[in-house]
Amino acid sequence: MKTFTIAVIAGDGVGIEVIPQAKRVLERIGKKHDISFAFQDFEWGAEHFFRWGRMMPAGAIDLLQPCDAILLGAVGHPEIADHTTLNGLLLPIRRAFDQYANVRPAYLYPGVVSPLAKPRGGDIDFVVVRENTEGEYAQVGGFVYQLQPEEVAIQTSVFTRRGVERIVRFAFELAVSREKKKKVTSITKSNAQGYSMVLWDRTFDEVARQFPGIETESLLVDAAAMNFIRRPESFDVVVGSNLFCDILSDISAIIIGSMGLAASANLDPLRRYPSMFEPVHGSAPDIAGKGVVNPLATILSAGMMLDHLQMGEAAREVEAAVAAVLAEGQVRTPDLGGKSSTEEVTSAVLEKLG
Ligand code: GGG
Repeated sequence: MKTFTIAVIAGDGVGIEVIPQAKRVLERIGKKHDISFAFQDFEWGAEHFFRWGRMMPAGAIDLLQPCDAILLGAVGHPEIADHTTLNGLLLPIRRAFDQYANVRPAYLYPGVVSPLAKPRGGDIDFVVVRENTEGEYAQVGGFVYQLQPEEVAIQTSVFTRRGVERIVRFAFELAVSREKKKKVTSITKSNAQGYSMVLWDRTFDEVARQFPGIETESLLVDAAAMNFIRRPESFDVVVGSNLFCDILSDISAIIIGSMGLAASANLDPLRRYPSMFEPVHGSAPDIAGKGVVNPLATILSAGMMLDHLQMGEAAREVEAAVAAVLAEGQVRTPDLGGKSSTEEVTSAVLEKLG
């Protein structure tokens, strides 16, 4: 029997509803594959903030460090500023554990309707690889004359050659491992941002030369946004900065049918620290507590976690079970046009797992 310790942070809003569903699936797949999960639940997030004035305790990183992986629901609360929730929980974890690769697959499952007219199931199949520890999210800057009429805010992006090189290399290695197109698209805005993005372009070209079998493409982020809509089937692996790929991966989530299907992994590819798995969606206060949030993004993220834990067969079974439920089209939450509840969708996945 293989045992994994999983730190679980359900967080806020719908996070509290989707995480128990992912646990149900992990427990079922664990039984089938002789894997045991020791879940350690951490009740951090907005409620913790209301009580203690911070999103997670001072020693949070030390508590997470011994775990094999982290499963996260969502962070965000209408009564707390978004920069407080994000900088108080999600971003410090990504940085502390050097989870420099944020991997966000975009796959249009057969049976799911894209809001785009053309694509059918399987036509959209690419992965957004987002640099996850620096760039526009570096939190370097400050205020001058704060809250005065002459207030100035400075927010500096940080692009290091090491940071760019390692994420671009990760993208190429991912393209090598994928079955289909073998292509990496680099996203910048180097016509307007003549330092950081020029460093990115140069580094991309250098790394690309080491992967002669992989087709390459470089797009400005505005053109990429357009082409995600116009020709989504042309992409394989897309790599870009923290902010650009955060935005682009919302487009990729919606063209595969719903934000409720978009899974993600925050990886430390060197496996020095625990990696973290989370749905791309946030806390969705508009639907929280109604029992209708789509659990599949979190279940697919748990599948990515299994893959990272080198439980490949179990991971593939989870994805196949989700794909089967979507292909049948009977049990769906409202974001996919259905009337089923969160729990009913998970039960349908469990049924497929047998
Ligand atoms: N699933 C975690 C969550 O709540 N994400 C919402 C969010 O705002 N994420 C910001 C980011 O990924 O940069």
